[in-house]
Amino acid sequence: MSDIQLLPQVQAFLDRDHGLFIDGRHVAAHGSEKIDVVSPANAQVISRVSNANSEDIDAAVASARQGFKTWSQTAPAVRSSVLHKLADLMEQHGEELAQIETLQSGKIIQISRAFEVGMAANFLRYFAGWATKITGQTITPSLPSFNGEQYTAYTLRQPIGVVVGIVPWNFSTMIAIWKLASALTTGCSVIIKPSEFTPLTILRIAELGMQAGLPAGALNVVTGMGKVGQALIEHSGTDKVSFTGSVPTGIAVGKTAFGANLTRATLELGGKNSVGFLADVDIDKAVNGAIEAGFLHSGQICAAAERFFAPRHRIDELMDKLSLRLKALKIGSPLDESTEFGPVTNRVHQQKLGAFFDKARAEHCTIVHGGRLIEREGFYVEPTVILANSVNDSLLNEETFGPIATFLPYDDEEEMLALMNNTPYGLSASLWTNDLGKAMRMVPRIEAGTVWVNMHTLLDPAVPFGGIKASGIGREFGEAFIDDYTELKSVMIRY
Ligand code: TXE
Repeated sequence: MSDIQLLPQVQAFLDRDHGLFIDGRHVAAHGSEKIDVVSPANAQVISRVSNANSEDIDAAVASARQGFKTWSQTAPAVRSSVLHKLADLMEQHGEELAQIETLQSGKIIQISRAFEVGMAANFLRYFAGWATKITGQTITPSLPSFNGEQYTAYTLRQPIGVVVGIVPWNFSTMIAIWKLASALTTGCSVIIKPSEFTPLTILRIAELGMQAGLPAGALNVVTGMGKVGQALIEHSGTDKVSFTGSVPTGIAVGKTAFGANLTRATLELGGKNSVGFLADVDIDKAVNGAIEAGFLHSGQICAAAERFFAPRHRIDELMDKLSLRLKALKIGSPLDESTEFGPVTNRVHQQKLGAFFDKARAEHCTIVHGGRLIEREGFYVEPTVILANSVNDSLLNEETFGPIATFLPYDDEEEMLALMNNTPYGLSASLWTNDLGKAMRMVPRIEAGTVWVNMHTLLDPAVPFGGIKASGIGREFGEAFIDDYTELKSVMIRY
């Protein structure tokens, strides 16, 4: 097989002189600084975007404040139908968006089509449905009245204002959609700051947003380095930040937000997610589980698993069968439809993964499979299976965010639970067993925001998602996100 043919509109989009998306249109940035967008498949520069400066940030915030005035007064049913229209437009332009996404992120084209377009449109429609269902409560006040007067009270859920959505590079379209859809459905306006590595697709989606009927200023996109994100949070005209990314940056974002007059913050951070294979697990299902949990999109998923605990008497068979499966994966160009395993998203990340392989060797872990960078153009690493010596080994404690599954054997299931919880992080975890009763008793004892049984990594818009411990604050999806994008106002009336 070979690379698919790029659509002419994709090449035309890459060739544009990209500015920022402010006030409902593309505008040139005030400064002249540019950022190269590099293809992970061949290390070539494919496009350039602007690095916004303080004048651009002021302009984006002014636009979003104006957009908030209009959009927050737009009827919920209209908000809902505009977001539905945007989902339809994303699907109509699906191949174009998928190709841009694959070019900038190295994600294999099948994943771009299925997740960055298809799944993102599904999430958008789910959020669109909430616009018409946001309610408060009526409350009968509790205290006795003094002179026979009566009281009644009710609550209102009101949009928080201007939301800054800071997006990482791993799922740059879908995560941007989560943020803009949460903001827009609740009546907030939004400024998206994409990752400097993957800023392109959202610039195109902003245009589709206008076509769908968003008023000017409701959705803005400001490209730039991390400092641009920081300046947006610090700006007195923004009210909330919704951040997805690494733990250290997330903690910095939280500090900045709290220091900026208690700007509200939702932090969805990474971690070091565990898989527990119970003694009775079917080995073939466990191998499929390890692939699903650790290797989808080269492990560059915040909920992906990196720590695998397996019963001592079954671990060799499990790792051997997993290695065979990984050996058979077709590694290649992400634009080739037959490719199963593509590059990682940027050179810095590839080098970071190389350093993890060195660390594993220095700590005398056994490299069961892989463990090297791949010598070819672009940013490729081998899918890797490692056997650690102890729970203290670096590969069982530091987030690699790559296609590296590190295993440790256990002797009894109480020990397995303790090992799974032995981490400062708590985003996700999974248990794999035929004994559902046993799993159900273990679920409440696992320290993670999401626990899966016989599955891993699948996110559904109806199911809340977010971390405990050092993996974040707040929840996306379900009904839970509404609390994070609205303020609760209490109204009390005497009569
Ligand atoms: O992520 P960051 P980076 C991990 C992964 C990766 C490492 C670094 O291990 O190798 O993080 O990747 C913006 N104030 N994950 O640097 O720093 C930044 O511009 C406000 C895990 O890409 O978390 C980008 O838009 N914003 C992860 C976004 O924050 C700031 C997903 C994320 O950047 C900022 C991605 C600041 N001070 C990487 N500094 C996950 N678990 O989901 C940076 N940014």
